[in-house]
Amino acid sequence: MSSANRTVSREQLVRGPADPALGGVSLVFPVYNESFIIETTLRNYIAELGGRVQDLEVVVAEDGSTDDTKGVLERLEKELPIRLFMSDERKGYQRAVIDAVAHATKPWVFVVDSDYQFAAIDFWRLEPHRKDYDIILGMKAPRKDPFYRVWLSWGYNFLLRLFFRLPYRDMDTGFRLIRREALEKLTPAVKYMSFFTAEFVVRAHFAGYKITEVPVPHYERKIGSTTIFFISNLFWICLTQFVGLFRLRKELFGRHAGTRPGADGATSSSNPGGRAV
Ligand SMILES: Nc1nc2c(ncn2[C@@H]2O[C@H](COP(=O)(O)OP(=O)(O)O)[C@@H](O)[C@H]2O)c(=O)[nH]1
Ligand SMILES: [Mg+2]
Repeated sequence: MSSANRTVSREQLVRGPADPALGGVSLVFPVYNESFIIETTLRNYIAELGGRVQDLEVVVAEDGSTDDTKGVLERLEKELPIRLFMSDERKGYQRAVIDAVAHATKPWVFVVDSDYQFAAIDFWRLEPHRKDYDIILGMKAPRKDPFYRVWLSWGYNFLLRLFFRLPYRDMDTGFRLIRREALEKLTPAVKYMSFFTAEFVVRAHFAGYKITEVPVPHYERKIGSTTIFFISNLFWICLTQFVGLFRLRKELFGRHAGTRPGADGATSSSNPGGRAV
């Protein structure tokens, strides 16, 4: 795990080409009420990755938007190389991501929030780590969100580290590159915590997948606001996450009674990223 360095590297980014031997990439966007920014996001990511990632597919998974997002996506579908999936009912972030990654067909899945709080070019900070890791998390460095989000996220990650004895700093990032095989294996089990990534990372760690964190710049939302973390929802979100932490811990430590993370024949806590064999 390489999260010792928590600042964004100033080294000149090498913008591809991605190593074709490591396989193609499915770029997956969950989208809800992003009519003002989704066109910018899609155009920027496709311009940056298209041509530099030899085998690229772009999956756009929208559900339940009440603004013009559906109309914008239908127009873009005629012009851009995207696979568009839309449905009427809002699924919520966890379900939306689970359903979206099920559409991915390439060996690697790059799941990115669609509000452009992460820049397309920073894919190249994650990509070189594919040869050594199964899960590469873009660690927000620093997080550019309202202060209460920064505190909540810090507390949440602190509890995750404490409950599960993990070394990671940003387990709820919206910028992550994941081996599809790990998603296929673990995603069906994700159910306790509302935002997918943290629970997925905990499960992946226990299953022995190799995980690393790479600092990436994070940007304020240019337009619109969070679609999830409204002040009026915070109490319920915190309660749900807290109960989820206990349930996940009970499930994992119950199964691993008397052992340490990854000790199911895969890895020990002295080698927290060790891969199951
Ligand atoms: N498909 C889908 N996407 C969602 C849903 N809720 C949030 N999103 C998307 O998930 C991403 C993260 O949401 P955002 O509001 O930016 O969360 P924040 O950055 O944590 O405040 C954005 O790209 C949203 O458009 C949902 O119910 N369904
Ligand atoms: Mg956001």
